[in-house]
Amino acid sequence: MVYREIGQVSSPKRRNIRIICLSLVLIATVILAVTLGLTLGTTSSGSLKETIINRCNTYLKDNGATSQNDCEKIWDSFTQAFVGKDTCDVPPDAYDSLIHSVSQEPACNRMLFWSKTKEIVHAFTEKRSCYVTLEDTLLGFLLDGLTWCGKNESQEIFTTECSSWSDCVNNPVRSFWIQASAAFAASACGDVSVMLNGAIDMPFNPTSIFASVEVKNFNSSIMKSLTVLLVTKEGDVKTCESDASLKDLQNQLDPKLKYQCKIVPQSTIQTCISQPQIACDDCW
Ligand code: N1C
Repeated sequence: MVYREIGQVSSPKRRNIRIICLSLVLIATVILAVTLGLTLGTTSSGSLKETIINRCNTYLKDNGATSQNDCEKIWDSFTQAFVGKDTCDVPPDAYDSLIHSVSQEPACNRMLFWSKTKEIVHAFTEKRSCYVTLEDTLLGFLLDGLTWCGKNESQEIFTTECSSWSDCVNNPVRSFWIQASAAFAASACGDVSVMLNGAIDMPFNPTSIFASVEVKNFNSSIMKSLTVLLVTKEGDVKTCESDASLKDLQNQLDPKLKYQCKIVPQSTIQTCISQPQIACDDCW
């Protein structure tokens, strides 16, 4: 009874308190949602910048920093290639200024190209410095495995919902690899190797970046030879001589370049990956 009376007396006050509390919760929720929305909107570019700058610093620390490489400048040149542009409207030459902003001496006689063998090639070069792929250079290291794009008339950077490799010709990621690969191939000097996949129909596939970009950019005045390392698994029947696509490769090479091809069992590469005491020259 007493309880009811007190309740009755104070009920308008309680209602006011409840309304105030509810309003406060509502305001807090709105503030939280707006803050979260803003944060999420910028995380993609925030974390992409962080990833790339971190990779840049790590690379320079591990590989001997050259004063010519400035990670912030590299980031700026990278963003100007695609920010403000539609995700299908970034041509390869948009990356020219990025490529010029990175300075690195070519690793003559150690350059290794690849096609459809990405995993095993990198498992190998990660353990061995006798070969260098594009992803082992600063430029390739910064962007390997990443996705990025911009949007027409926007300063935002996206890392999701970007057009993919095959969606459109001029997508930002594809264009980057085309231009970086062209520059890497144009700088190839001395004896050069390429690891091709002997377990597929066309190890030298005309639509690959290796065939459509890199081979076309080799410069026979600084390059001496190309050695194909045809990676085979047990039971594969392909040989250097029998494969028609390798004939095409030979025909496309400048005759001034020496060409050779070796079968390399995948198990041999695995052994070289796990046993660093085996000299690189003895791996194939
Ligand atoms: O089309 P590919 O191979 O022949 O391209 C490989 C060739 C290498 O020699 C590299 O120098 O082109 C260069 N290159 C990269 O360095 C690279 N890193 C990551 C090409 N593509 C690269 N990627 C991704 O691998 C790219 O996003 C695309 O999806 C694949 C291409 O691999 P592929 O067809 O096996």
